[in-house]
Amino acid sequence: MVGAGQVAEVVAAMPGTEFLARRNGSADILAPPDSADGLVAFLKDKSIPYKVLVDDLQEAIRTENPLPAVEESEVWENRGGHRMSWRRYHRYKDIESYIDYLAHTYKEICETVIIGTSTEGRPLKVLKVSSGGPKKPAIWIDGGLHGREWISPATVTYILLQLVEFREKHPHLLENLDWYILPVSNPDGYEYSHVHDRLWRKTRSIPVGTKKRRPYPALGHRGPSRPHRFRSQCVGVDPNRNWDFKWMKIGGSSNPCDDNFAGHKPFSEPETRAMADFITMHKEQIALFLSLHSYSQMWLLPWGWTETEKPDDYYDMYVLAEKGVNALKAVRGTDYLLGTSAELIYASSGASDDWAKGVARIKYAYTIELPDTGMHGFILPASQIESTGQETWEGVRALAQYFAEGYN
Ligand code: 0X9
Ligand code: ZN
Repeated sequence: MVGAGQVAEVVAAMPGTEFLARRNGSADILAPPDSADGLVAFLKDKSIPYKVLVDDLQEAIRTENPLPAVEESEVWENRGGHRMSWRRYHRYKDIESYIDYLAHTYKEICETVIIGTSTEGRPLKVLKVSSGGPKKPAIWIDGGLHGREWISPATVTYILLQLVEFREKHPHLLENLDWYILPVSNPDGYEYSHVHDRLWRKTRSIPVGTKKRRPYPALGHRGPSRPHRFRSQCVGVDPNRNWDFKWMKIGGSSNPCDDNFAGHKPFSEPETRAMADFITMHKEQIALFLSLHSYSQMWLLPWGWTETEKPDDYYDMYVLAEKGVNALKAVRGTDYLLGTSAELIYASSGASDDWAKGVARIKYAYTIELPDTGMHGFILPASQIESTGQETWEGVRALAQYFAEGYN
């Protein structure tokens, strides 16, 4: 960890490093192996206090998601329709199958709604959980907007498990509420982070303009030209800089090669477009919007786009979020910080929570940054899925309780 003010200096001196600076005066720096010694020497030389959180990221990635023991996988195979275990991070097809499994198994309350298709053609599957009857307040929960944040889809599916399969524990949450739950909102990025690059954040769209450009010269006879066409182009858009509210005002990049590339226009991505269209269709009904990300252990409130303003009803939002944070902490003592994105991390516009609040006018719109605080960062060992799921479910349940009781 270093003082945030010194990050720019460190990064400029160390090519290949990446960083995440926070408002609390700390920053996480990721350095390639051949810069690690230089980085440590540099920090010592400048008397910048630091702590090594992950010594070897490649090794952490290798051990993060162990394959199941054979006996265990047989149990899952025999469970009649899905392979979700919450003991390891699953590929998109397993998560999709779990959504469909719930829809088949609990027909009277669950329905799969395909709200759109990703760039690479994957269906964006929302599970609608509703016991029918007259219109009720609804809760929207999405996960996996950033590919590498694996704990997010794992936690959202854990929420589905509790909500649907253990529904007898909290019947009023289904009697008095409807739920729209999208466990993986950026499936292309999620799959890419499983197969090619564990730290992939963005979508997988091809930059605009690229298609019209000539392919590499004289490739025609050497096989399919399509993959070559885009060889030197940077792929993907940060889906949390792409929403049409204060787009590109702050914290987004216009360079397609950056991790925070905001897209060539708002809602350039089929994923964000589909989510926004669906939410808009149900905006009168949706009382609570939750987007699950990682990492930092923060319950973030709008606005993210400005450091100087807060929503008029910020206090209401804060008081409700406090219920969530307290209920979550009661499970095993996990501390969450509570505040606006701009004050706790950094200002950034074009994010989904600000859009939900500012455009769809959903009063309670939050981003939850799941564990941890940097010890493992994005590479949270799979052994922590269940405990993270349990505590997050308690936090979400506390808010749901409030809406189920009719805002008492
Ligand atoms: O930067 C983001 O998109 C989110 N953090 S993450 O590390 N998961 O990428 C935070 C978004 C917070 N909301 C706004 N800035 N409005
Ligand atoms: Zn994120």
